[in-house]
Amino acid sequence: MTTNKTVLAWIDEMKALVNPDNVVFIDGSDEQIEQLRAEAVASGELEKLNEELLPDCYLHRTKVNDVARVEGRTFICAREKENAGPTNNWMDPKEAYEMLYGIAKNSYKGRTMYVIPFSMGPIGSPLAKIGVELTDSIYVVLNMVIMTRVSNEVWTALGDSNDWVRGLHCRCDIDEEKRYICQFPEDNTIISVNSGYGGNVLLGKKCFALRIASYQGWKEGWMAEHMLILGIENPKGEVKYVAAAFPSACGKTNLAMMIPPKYLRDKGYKVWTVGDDIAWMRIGEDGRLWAINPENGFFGVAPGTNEKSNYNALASTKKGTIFTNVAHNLDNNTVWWEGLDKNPPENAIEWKGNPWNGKTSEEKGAHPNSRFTAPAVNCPCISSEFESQSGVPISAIIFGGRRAKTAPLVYQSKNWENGVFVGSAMASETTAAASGAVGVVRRDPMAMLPFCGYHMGDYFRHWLEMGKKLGDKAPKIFNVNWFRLDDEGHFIWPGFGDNMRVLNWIIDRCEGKVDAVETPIGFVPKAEDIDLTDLDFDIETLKSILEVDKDTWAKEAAEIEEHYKKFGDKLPEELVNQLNTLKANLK
Ligand code: OXD
Ligand code: MN
Repeated sequence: MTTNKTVLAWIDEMKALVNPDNVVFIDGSDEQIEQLRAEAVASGELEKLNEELLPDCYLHRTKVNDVARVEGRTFICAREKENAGPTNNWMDPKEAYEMLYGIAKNSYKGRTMYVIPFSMGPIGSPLAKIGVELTDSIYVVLNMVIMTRVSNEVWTALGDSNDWVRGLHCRCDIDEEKRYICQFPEDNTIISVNSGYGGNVLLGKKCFALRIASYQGWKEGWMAEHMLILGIENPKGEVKYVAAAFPSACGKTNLAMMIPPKYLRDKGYKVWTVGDDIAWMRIGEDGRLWAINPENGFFGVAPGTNEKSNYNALASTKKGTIFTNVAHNLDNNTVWWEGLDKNPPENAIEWKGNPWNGKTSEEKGAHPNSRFTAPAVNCPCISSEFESQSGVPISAIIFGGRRAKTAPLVYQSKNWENGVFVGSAMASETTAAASGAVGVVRRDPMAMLPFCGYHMGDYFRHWLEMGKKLGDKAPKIFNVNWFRLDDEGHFIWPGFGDNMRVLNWIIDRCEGKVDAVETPIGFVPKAEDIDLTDLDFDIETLKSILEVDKDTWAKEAAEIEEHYKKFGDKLPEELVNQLNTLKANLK
């Protein structure tokens, strides 16, 4: 427990508001967790799965109206509308508190208030931050215990400080008309009502570690980014770290846990996972950029995860995992989802809770956004630096998206400022692209569109300022595109583990070991510098996906100009200059 006056006063205030029957402080101990699991099983909130095949694993179903993050009902409640910027929904904080307190009032009646002290990042790390979440859901408690560091040590690390984030979650009636996910960056506060779905209620994740933390990073001179972090070990045993941002559905978790192809494994290359979703980065005493993964687990999309697509993610789900909205295989009391294997269960319950025969039913067994909440320690390739207090030094930042034609397999930006331009123009095409038609382009700067807690023009400015501080110690910035399509709509590049061949080029560039070809958009590899050994892929095809077509890029530049208009006066002039230089280079 704690004697921190700011914490105790806030808990009292919230208690008076939501009016719980009792209050339980979570300490994360095994006894307490076991007791809460048993309670949740007794109430039907969780189902216990096969203890031999999936030890300490549980299944949960959300309400059918509550299966994903709700961007339309997510608000940044800054005092000035201008400070939320053109890409966020905004609500006046006074009005928001009044409305939310109205909804929350007495909503814990007949329920228990759980007080969860949690650390984002290793407890006590100078890069970590502390939060307290109040919830009336055991499911939330058990997920938070996996996804963050929860223990009494968090209170000790906090001491008397007022530097902590307040998170209030109220399930209420899961009424979608009254569902709100509100961030108050100026107050370090999050209020989430009428949802029980992960991304809306595990307040450490998107709400704190990205929306609130991006604002804190801006004010305090560090960065909170929607990035995976991975370590690449070479045959000499040297490990270099990269951070990478991709919009959803571009395989972030797969890249974070990839297995290099056999040829490179035999040579001694290895990949180590530090994080799959979020990176907090600060300039270290040595002037380099150091990163931690603030999370302690993976909240991954289940469908499509299998031994081949992501062996390490699947292995991570084999113990101590909570599955949400997947199918329940009644024959052996395990779980199943589309893409797990080619053998769907016949005797099962689908994600909505109805009997389901996977062999004959037209319906899906698992919701497309069904999830596993798995402890990071389960991951076979978890980095030895995962618990490091100082984090890992970042050599390269990689942006990417799903583009059928435009972007080459990989290119390096000309410098940091040019890299910020590349990130600010990041885009992905809707999966219509997969069937051959060029899909609809959605611009998603740095993959932060739904997660930036302040004006994106200020966010770009902050990136530029960080680059100035980092100077020649700044990570090099790259862009990748695994998703180029041929004229029949097939992916050209094999992807998955073979992406390691591209990562090796990126590391070689960071170390000045390899030349490149300068193009109007940046530096592209010479085809012979991407190692294709043991891969059935000819160099002419590789050349075709390294090409930068001037006409396509002239169209792209025009679209970026359109995209930039939304940021108004806050768009940094440096980025306008970058765009103008690109246009001139394409002439
Ligand atoms: C996620 C997301 O769940 O980005 O990580 O939507
Ligand atoms: Mn994410």
